[in-house]
Amino acid sequence: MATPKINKEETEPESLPVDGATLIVRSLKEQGVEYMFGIVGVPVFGIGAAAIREGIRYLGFRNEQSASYAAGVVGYLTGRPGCCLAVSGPGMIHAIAGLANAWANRWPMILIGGASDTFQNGRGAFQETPQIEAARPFVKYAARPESIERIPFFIEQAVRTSTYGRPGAVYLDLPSDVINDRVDANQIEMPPRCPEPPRPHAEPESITRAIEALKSAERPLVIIGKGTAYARAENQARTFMDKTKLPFLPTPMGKGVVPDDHQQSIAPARSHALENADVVFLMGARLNWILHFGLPPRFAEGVRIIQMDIAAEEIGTNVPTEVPLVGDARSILTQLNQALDQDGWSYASDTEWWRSLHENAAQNQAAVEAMMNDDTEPMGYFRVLREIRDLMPRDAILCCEGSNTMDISRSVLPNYEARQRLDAGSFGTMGVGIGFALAAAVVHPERKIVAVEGDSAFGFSGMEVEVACRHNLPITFVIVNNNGIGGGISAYDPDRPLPASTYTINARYERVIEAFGGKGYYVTSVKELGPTLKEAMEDPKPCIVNIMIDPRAQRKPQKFRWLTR
Ligand SMILES: Cc1ncc(C[n+]2csc(CCOP(=O)(O)OP(=O)(O)O)c2C)c(N)n1
Ligand SMILES: [Mg+2]
Repeated sequence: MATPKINKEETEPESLPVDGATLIVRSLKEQGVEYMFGIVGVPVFGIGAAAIREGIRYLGFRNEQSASYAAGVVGYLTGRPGCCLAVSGPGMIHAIAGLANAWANRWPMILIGGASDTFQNGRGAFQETPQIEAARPFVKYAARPESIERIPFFIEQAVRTSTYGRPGAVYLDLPSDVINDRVDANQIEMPPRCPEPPRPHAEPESITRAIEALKSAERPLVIIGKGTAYARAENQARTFMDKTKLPFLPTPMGKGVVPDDHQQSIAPARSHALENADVVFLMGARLNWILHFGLPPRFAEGVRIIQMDIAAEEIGTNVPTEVPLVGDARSILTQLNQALDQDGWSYASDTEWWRSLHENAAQNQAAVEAMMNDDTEPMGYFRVLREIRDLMPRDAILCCEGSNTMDISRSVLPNYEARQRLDAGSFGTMGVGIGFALAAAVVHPERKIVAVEGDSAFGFSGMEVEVACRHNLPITFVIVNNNGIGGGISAYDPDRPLPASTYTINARYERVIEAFGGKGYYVTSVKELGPTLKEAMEDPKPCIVNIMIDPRAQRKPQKFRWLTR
């Protein structure tokens, strides 16, 4: 008997079984998520494996805290969320640190938390935890796909929500039975990749009003924040500065949007500029603690504010806003630049304001210069940072954390490009630096990554240097070691209890990296400093340079106490 002829179109499509883990990863990839950092275990083993199989760059970390910080900074560096992968219960709880850091900085990231089987809910299942509730305060979106079929829907929604409007963290809770379920791939509807976020323009009338307000200022000031960096609006910001000839200063992570060596940068006169400006243009910067809330005594009474922000609800925070510019930084700066083309206005260079800014900047620079050239031993911060400054390639990405270490580095280590400085940020988080450096090294393998760490800051996540060694990421970790938090002691006194801020005296942190095949250097003198840093920065291996400084070394004397309003 002849076999009946089968019409191909009429056959059922071949069944392609796919498990939840694979579907999660394919959906993430479809949505442009390229990096995943985490720690595997039950029930997320399969997700880590699928990530590697399907071509997402996966780094296994040593603590979810660092992995979650790293995922957040991927969002800042790329504009697409990084993914943190955590097991149920304690793993997910550790990763909340990164959700909170991303929340405070307004960075997109996605946390995927494994969860216990849904059919065991309420029984006291292994690591059963109220994970969605725990994530909630720090995320724009938290959801739990109730079946394998709906995974792609939720992942598209999560990625879109994290990047659209004001960026932020999102959380997806994935129960073990959903991760391990299988389905025919042909039956799954994959939503298309969500497009890049819309870039709304400001109301045209506000553009005119903003320029009028700047024209009416006697002592104008532009403050460039990391919102402008996040929006990739550096070219537009540079054009705006060139057209207007206004004085500017950056917030810590707004550094580099316009290069620090630009002639209109008056960063060295920061306090003077803030105190005396009569009109401030907040270019993607918030009036939070970093900018002293915009209030006296740090700002002038009655200062007039032009505020550019993607989030309408940010307008008017702490100080009433005279001109709101709500929308995307790149769009709005383009609008402003076009209006300026027609108008032709720029701020005069011969004003009393410029004279006082230059004078104040020169005084401060002279004081800092003296400290940078001081060869006294044990060394101070400035001497060490000067050497790092001179050795860093112009496009190096700099991760910085610590108290004095970070604060002083802000004024001494220049940035020339947007998103080039990654620090403790709006949340003031210690322990971010190593995760940030690892993320930067995989996102930008072509660039040098330098992490400048206070010894305390380093200790929060020091074990993560193993990740750098395992993945051959040639990061230079520099530890500015003063034996403690803001400084420790130089000798133990048997008659006194150890101060709370003290850590081990002359701790040999550089040896940590040698356990994993990296290179460690210990520096105590000015003579060794330059050559050792140079060797370490050129080394193709990850290195730690542990530099001992005077435990009593301090910043330049400040006019205002820290956090003074
Ligand atoms: C997660 C977290 N815990 C604690 C703090 C409080 N804190 C602020 S700075 C700092 C460490 C400062 O010491 P170090 O990193 O050694 O820098 P130094 O000022 O000594 O140069 C600590 C613990 C914090 N900001 N974040
Ligand atoms: Mg210290």
